[in-house]
Amino acid sequence: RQIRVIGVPLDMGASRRGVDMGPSAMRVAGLEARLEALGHRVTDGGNIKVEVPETQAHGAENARYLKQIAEICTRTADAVLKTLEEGMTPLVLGGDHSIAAGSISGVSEFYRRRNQNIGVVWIDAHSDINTPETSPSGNVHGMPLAALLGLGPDLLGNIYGYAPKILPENTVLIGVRDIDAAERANIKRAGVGEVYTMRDIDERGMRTVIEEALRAAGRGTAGYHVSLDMDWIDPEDAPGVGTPVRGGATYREAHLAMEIIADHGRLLSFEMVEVNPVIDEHNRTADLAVELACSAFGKKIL
Ligand code: DIR
Ligand code: MN
Ligand code: MN
Ligand code: MN
Repeated sequence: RQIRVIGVPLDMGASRRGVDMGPSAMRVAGLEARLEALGHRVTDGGNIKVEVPETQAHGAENARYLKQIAEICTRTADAVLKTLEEGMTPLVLGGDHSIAAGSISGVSEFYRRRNQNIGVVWIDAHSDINTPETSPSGNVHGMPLAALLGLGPDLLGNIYGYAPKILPENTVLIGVRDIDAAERANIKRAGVGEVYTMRDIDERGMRTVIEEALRAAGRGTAGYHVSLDMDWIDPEDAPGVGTPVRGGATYREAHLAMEIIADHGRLLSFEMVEVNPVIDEHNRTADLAVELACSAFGKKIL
C-alpha cells in the first residue's frame, strides 16, 4: 500500500493534558521505517494545524473547545479526503479521540461521492457517544461517535454540511468497559449495530468477537475505518494513555485483532489516538501503537 501519515496534535478534547504529543511519540517510535520494512510506501503528510489551548477561550462548559475542535476536525477531514483521492491509505495519529469526527468524516465523504457507505470499527475502553447534554465531563473526546451518528453536537457532526456520516448497523464497538449511564441510552437511541464488551472478549475469545464485528462493519460497505483508542489495551501494557481503565485487552489479544483486520483486507483507513507521552514509561505505549499498526498493515510472525 501507499500510506500517508497525518498527525493531529490535539488535546483540547480531554481534561488531562499531553495527548497532543502523541503523533510525535509514535514517529519517534519509528512508525514510518517500520511500515516501510513491511513493503509499504510511506510518506509523512506532517501535522494538521492545531492552536495552542492556552491561547484559546474554551467556550461552553458542557463541550469545552467545541468550536476549535470542529475546525481542526474539518481540516483533518479535508486531509484524509485528499489522501484517499490521491490513492493512498490515511494513517491518522492523535491526539485525543475527538479527531475521529474529522478523520471519519473525510473517509465517509470520499465514499459518499462514490455512492458507498463505510463501516466503523471503534476499539476503545469507552463508547465516546455522549452529547453536550449527556456528558458528565464536558470533554469533547467523549462525543465523536455521537456526532458521527447524528446525535450531536452538530458543529462536530455536520462537517461537509450533512449528518449522519455513518450508519449504526455498520458501526461496531469493541473492548468497552467504561460506559456512562446516558451513553447506554445513546447507544440504544442511535441503534448501534454491535457492541462487544470486555466480557464478550473474555467469554467468547478475541478471534470470534473480531470476526463477527468485522462482518457487521463490512456488510454492504466499501470497507471500514478502524479507530484505535490505545486505552483499549490494559494499562499494564499501555500505561501512557489519557484515561487508563483496568481490565483491558492483553498484548496478544490486541495483536491478534490487528492481524485479523489485515487478513480481511478491507481496511480503508486507520487511526491511533490517546497516546500520552507525559505519563508513559519510556515511550512504550507509543511503541506498542506502532507495533499494532504494523500488525494491522500485514506484519506476520512467519
Ligand atoms: C467519559 C470518558 N465517558 C466522558 N470518556 C473518555 O468524559 O465522556 N475517555 N472518552 O477516554
Ligand atoms: Mn518514506
Ligand atoms: Mn476514545
Ligand atoms: Mn477511551
